[in-house]
Amino acid sequence: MLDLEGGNRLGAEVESEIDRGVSPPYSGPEKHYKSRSRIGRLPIVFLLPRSASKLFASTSASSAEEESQSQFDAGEQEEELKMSSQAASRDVGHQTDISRMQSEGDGTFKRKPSSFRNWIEKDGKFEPEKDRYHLYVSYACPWACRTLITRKLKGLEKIIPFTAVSPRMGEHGWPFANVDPFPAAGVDSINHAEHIKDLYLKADPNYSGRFTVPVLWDKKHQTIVNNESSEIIRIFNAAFNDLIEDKQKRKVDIYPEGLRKEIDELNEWVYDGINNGVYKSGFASTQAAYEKAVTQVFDSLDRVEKTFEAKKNKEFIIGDQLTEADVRLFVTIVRFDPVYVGHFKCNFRTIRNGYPNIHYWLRKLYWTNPAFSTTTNFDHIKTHYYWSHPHINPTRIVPVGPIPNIEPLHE
Ligand SMILES: N[C@@H](CCC(=O)N[C@@H](CS)C(=O)NCC(=O)O)C(=O)O
Repeated sequence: MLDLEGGNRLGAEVESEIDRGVSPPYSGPEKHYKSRSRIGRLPIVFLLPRSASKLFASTSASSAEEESQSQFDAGEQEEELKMSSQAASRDVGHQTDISRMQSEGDGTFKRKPSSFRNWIEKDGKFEPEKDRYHLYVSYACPWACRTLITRKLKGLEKIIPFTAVSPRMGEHGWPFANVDPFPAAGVDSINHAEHIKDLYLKADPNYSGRFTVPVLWDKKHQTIVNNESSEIIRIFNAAFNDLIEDKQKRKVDIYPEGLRKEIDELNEWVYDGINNGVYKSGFASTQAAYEKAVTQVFDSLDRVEKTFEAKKNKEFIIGDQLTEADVRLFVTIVRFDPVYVGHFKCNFRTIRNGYPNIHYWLRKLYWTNPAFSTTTNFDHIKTHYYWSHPHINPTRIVPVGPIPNIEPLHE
């Protein structure tokens, strides 16, 4: 029997999240594996009747959400009609289908900037309030997982609920569980959307960018506050402090005044060479563009390894405390051996065999801090990449290894 568990400890967190009404039960790795192959035989997109999707939604609705559910019912049909007519009014297939995404003329991948860039602040249009904002994420997405980690580090679980999409991003983009009931994916009980694109088109019917996660949604103004993870984590770090009950978590500051310059400098090359670097390697469409990108990835990893080597405290990339630089680096490194080595062809070496300091730092964060382990779902991560990019992996076969997905700490 293969050990498919690979250190995935998502279950406890997700089950406690169900009580607060955000995600359906996580059924454990073995069940997961079986249900994936069963669901894998269904058509890519199938729509449950509205009554069935309501049933599904009601199993995951918290009392606050139930209240908004009943308010919603009154205008539901009108709202649905509006959403579907907006979505149907123009063809957004070139924006939703990643396999139709064009690279630059020389085969390089260029990431488009995010469009919704509002801030949450007192006396502003978007004020800090409990149960006003909703976070939409994918467990697969490294950018979205930055926001999940920060939400947990700051103790925002009761203030900002979240919904996770199915990892299988198809021709209509990211689907919710009523369209693709993948384990640990949720139904959108706020907007009753079928795909993430519906939220964007509700916020702006003329939206012409990509339909990405994370999305921070405002229930009051019925719009997207922000869809840029680097900004959402700064909002989470500071904007809700007065509402956070846990005194320790309220004090957590992952962007401290004294380290900002160092954090910003590191973020810049880590983003270009590692976070976005792996995508430049994987999405390159010429040999030359790929080789340039993959070399930059490993030059940057070498630089991170040397940074740790020179430090006394090897548990954090900057100083003696956890900062957003750790959060931003972690989400890429934890995906590296399970996905980027194979799927994105970043295969000069693995983290576990080539980078002892990075490997120690990764395992230390994962095995000792639940904000990192409970937001890492290897099933979503591996399924997403290997399934969602048929232009890279036409068979959609998801590799079983590496075994385990993350190694034990062994200090
Ligand atoms: N700059 C954005 C990037 C987010 C992003 O690219 N998310 C990917 C998932 S990993 C996505 O949703 N892609 C969908 C698409 O491009 O169609 C951020 O950091 O928030």
